[in-house]
Amino acid sequence: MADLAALTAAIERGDRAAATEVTRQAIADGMDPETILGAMTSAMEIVGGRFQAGEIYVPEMLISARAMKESVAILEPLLVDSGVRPEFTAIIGTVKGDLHDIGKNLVAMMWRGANFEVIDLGANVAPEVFVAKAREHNARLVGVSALLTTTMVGMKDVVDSIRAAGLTDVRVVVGGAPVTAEFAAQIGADGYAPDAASAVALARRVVAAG
Ligand code: B1M
Repeated sequence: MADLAALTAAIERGDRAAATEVTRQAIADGMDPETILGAMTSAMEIVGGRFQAGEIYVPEMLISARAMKESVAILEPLLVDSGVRPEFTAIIGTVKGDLHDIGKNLVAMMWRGANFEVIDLGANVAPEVFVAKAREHNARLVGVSALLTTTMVGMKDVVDSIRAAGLTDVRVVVGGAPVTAEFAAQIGADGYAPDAASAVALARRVVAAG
């Protein structure tokens, strides 16, 4: 059986070869994809703690993030159900000024798995781009992610821009480590999810609500 502690350790030290190898092994062993993903996200928690403690710097965080991304990419087909007609189109991106995209990518993956068509705008996305893409793709949902206390305030600009553009059918949901339900309500978003799994139920709920 693949050693998931070794997967966590490999991502923590940014060892892409080892991380992807253990991921492949875990899949081959038939391990639960969400358990495998949990071992990966634990690594990022450890990395964040070490950064905060001043033990590592941005380059180390970056190589861990790269190892995580490559490992997640291997896992993605198992988490995403290829399929039938999408329920609706969702736009997703990380707010302007913010380069963190791992959590956003997980939400996009879960949404695809839930059979939504997902247009992923990447990171550092300006409010006007969210508006233009929502209009272009006739989207019902816009998801905005933020990982920094300094950038999360920019989520309000996305909400305001969507409303100002008259996109009355579009619901805006937000998430990311520093974001809370209270903050989401305060900026006028339609909803907040604390993690990628609950972002699926949230998306369905806000779209169904009208
Ligand atoms: Co940055 N970083 N980082 N970083 N980084 C954090 C966020 C930090 C908490 C680290 C720390 O101090 N402990 C800190 C933020 C402090 C704060 O504002 N409160 C921080 C900082 C300070 C910075 C820089 C400013 C560092 C510097 O340059 N001095 C800089 C900013 C650059 C910028 O964005 N402009 C920076 C840079 C980077 C890297 C580029 C090196 C790299 C990102 C690489 C990448 O994403 N491609 C990086 C990383 C990797 C991290 C940590 C270590 C890991 C983030 C992560 O991927 N977590 C992070 C510390 C930490 O979080 N432990 C840290 C795993 C991911 C699965 O979780 O993104 O929370 P998360 O997503 C979750 C939920 O939040 C939720 O679902 C996801 C899965 O369940 N969710 C949503 C997310 N989006 C959602 C959207 C939804 C719903 C749910 O609906 C739409």
